[in-house]
Amino acid sequence: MKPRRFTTVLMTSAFVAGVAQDAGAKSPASAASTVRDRRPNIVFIMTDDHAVQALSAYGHPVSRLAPTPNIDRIAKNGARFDNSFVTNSLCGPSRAAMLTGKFGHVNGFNQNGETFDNTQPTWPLALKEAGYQTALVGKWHLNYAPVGLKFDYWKVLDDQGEYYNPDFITEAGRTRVEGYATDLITQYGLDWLKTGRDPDKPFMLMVHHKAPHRNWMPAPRHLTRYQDVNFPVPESYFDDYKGRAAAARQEMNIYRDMYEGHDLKMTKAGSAELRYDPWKGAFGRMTPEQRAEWDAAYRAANDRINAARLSDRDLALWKYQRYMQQYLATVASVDDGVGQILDYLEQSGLSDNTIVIYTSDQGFYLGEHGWFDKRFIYDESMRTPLLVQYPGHIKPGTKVDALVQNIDYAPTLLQYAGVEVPQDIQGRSLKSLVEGRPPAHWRKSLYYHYYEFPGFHAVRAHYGVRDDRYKLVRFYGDIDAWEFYDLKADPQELHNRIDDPAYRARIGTMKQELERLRQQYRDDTPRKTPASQPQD
Ligand code: SGN
Ligand code: CA
Repeated sequence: MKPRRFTTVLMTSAFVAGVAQDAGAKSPASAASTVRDRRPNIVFIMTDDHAVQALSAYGHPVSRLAPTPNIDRIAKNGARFDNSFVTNSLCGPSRAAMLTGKFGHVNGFNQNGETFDNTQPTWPLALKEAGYQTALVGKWHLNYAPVGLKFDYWKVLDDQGEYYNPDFITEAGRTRVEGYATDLITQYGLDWLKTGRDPDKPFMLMVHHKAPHRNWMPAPRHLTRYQDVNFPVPESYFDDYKGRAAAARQEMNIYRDMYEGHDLKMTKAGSAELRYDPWKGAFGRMTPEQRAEWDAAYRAANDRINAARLSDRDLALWKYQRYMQQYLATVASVDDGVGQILDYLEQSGLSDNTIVIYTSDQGFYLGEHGWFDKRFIYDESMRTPLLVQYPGHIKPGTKVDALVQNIDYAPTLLQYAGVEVPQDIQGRSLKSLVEGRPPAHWRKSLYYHYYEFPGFHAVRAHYGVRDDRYKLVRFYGDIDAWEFYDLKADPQELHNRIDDPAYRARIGTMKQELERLRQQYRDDTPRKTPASQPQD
């Protein structure tokens, strides 16, 4: 069945009555009219792989050493969601779920590299058809370009994008632009806000950063920002993966699987030449000046490590620090950019009538279990930041505990824009939750399904259920392994209790809940383990 388009409702008096809230003296929108569309503007800012541990509004010890004061402004001005999760912790599937409000098995996008069906209903297209001006700048990563969504303006990174001198794709083709990706994306967003749009229409701008995605290359101004900071090492850094068959088989270990040159920026002794760097493109595209500044910033620290003759364990700990220093330095540029956008909205008078959302396509491991990357249903990667401000509608400092998921973004934004939410959307609007009027019946559990195996980092396919205390998951493919966690007793998910008699009844209830969710969300994708494979 071809999915039907989102339909627009209430396009008349409710939204056009009265003087526009953003028609202040300094507003670029002020001159043309006094009576016009009052639907809220939307600025949707999404980063790639930004863990809540690295966003200081969430208060994690790591983030206290590398704060994000500008992103935190959104939480102060509005709401922080404390239990915000994704349906599948991977870039493309998360983006597709956000755009459609549907799980990957319904919207057709379950793994990176698949092609998103651009003709299906999405909330940006629905807003455009409802009269919004729409724009997208930055990472798209769902196929080449966001053509079917009919953005008034778009300028996207090519696939994953690069940090230095990235290629951007527009309707006119591909161009390499000198500069730093995060700063360029912020700039394109601001340019469009200032001069690119029709000021008499409500607008929706998506700012999609590459940062802090691998290979974590900071901007020149932040190269040494955290070089001397020692970040707290997670207790589970040297995890033995006991009782967790899939965790034991992954390939996303900081001390074993990171590339010393490409990822950790280690150089050969006495030289600026990188150690193992299988993808030369990231550094190869720097200008000689950029490269010279980079080399100068890393030389002393790299000389020290080359001279140190560390034990394997100390080298593993050093790699953690180097990883964190860089990851967090790429976040610093995002924070700068968010500050510029918020400043502009405030100074132009647009802020009062603009919803600002900050999120990421998923969480990330910052050394927990010894890992980088994501994919697993475990909390660090299933969780994703979600902050929302909307002055006058969301009280400053609001905290939302309810279980929410990235399929909820589409219905929320459709509702705020006054566009009817189609029946077949699988998420639920967060509007009343975030405005302090929790609905009588909210979901009690979340469904998750990760598919990409075999694939990068060797994380086995799995599906599971998480409620506010327990998590049940089944890994399948070349293994068949169930896991069960009591998140209250074991928040780090180190002790698989699947065979613990004390939890037998609870595991039974969770298995029923998992099947109920599979039916509710209509997930009948195959989940097979060949009979010949080990049943861990
Ligand atoms: C790249 C990364 C991987 C990462 C995937 C998916 N390698 O392939 O580490 O898991 O992207 O990330 S890299 O060195 O080429 O960056 S996602 O966010 O796009 O799903
Ligand atoms: Ca990602």
